[in-house]
Amino acid sequence: MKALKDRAQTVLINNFKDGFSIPCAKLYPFQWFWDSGLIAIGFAHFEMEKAELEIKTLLDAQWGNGFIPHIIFHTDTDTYFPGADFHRSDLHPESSKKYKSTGMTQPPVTGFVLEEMYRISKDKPATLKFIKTVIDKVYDNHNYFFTQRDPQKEGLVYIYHNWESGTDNSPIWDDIWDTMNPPEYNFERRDTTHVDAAQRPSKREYDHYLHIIEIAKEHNYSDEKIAELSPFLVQDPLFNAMLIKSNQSLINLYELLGDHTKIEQLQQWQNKSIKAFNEKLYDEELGAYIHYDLRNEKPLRYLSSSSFAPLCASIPSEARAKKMVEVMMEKFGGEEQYLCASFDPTSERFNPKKYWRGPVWINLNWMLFKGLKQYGFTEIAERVKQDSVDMIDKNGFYEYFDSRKEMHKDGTAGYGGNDFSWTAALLIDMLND
Ligand code: 2M8
Repeated sequence: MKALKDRAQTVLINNFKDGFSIPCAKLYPFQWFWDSGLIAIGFAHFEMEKAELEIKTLLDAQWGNGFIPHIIFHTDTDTYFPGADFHRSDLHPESSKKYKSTGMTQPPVTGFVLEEMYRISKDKPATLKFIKTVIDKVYDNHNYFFTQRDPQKEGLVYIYHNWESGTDNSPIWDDIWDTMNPPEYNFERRDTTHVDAAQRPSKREYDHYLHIIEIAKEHNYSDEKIAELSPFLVQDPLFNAMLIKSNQSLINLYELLGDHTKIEQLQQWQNKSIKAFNEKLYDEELGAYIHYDLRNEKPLRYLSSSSFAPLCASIPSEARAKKMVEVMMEKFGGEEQYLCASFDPTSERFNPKKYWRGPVWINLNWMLFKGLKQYGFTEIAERVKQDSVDMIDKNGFYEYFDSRKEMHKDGTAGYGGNDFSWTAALLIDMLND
């Protein structure tokens, strides 16, 4: 295991330059929001300074309204599409003047990342000192979400693009694509020059992705207009669980700092969100959490790894957690499968090779590992960890892995980008657990 951990550290070191990390070479040449946060957890184990820099750089790109963009274009490379010129963050009046970025966000992990850094730190006073310099920015980000992304004041925030979800081409979005008919755009994909096209979204799917951005751009990325007009408007259980988990971490960290000025507000958001989450996003029949299509006012009744992520934010009751774990083991946890496929392996839409349509992702496994342990499912948590180690050991530090064990015989069951930062970072964290 020592050798694997050393290799993981090398991956992280090689992907870090000028104050931030790229998710991996070639395919993703910029800084991504939730990647950055999860990467900081890995660095915290062996180079706290880099973990701090990662977060500092990310928050440096925050907009005046508290928004944190999903990609920060630190360099001018045209090896990624769509780049800064397409996204045009400058259209928004409060966007960063210093960095070009996208006009969309990603799962808000920063709050709990700071708490993880504190947990891991061997010099807690120094880490707390760092946290003090950035925590208000994370609070501003939560304030943005709760005040700008929840038009019906429900306690649940929306995402307006599949790229905001992080689970980019989950089969769940197929239902939304069915409600749209975007133009056929002319553009040159870059991802498929780096990675086998069979593992990436289709051209037609990209048309949908671009179309939503065009609508947002027409309105200068106004949150109000997006809420009114975006064909994609979803309450996502993974995204909201990340916000709730981070929100709890902010409460804990402000307590530690002895700063009580914002705790009451955070607690109010927290109580309301957890209640709404349990009332609206839990599907009794499926026995897990699901997405809600706010634009078309209907639940999207599919199981995915996001369905179980609320465990890591302590959202379900003990009884619900038990049911969820039963469902997960029955549908995703058979002997022939690695935990945890990103989409329901019993569904017709399951594809264990393609991006977010079925393969195992280590970031989701890390969340499940944490959540299962919190609820006392120690053995299953261990299996998630062991499965993760096994897949990485057999194939390398890939972006995602085939969930079928039979595919792992010759080391070619890792897909997407290689030497992938969060795969390395979260493996380090699980191995040190
Ligand atoms: C993937 O998404 C990007 C767009 O954001 C892409 O496919 O080009 C997703 O897996 C996302 O969750 C991740 O943050 C990003 C970088 O790792 O790659």
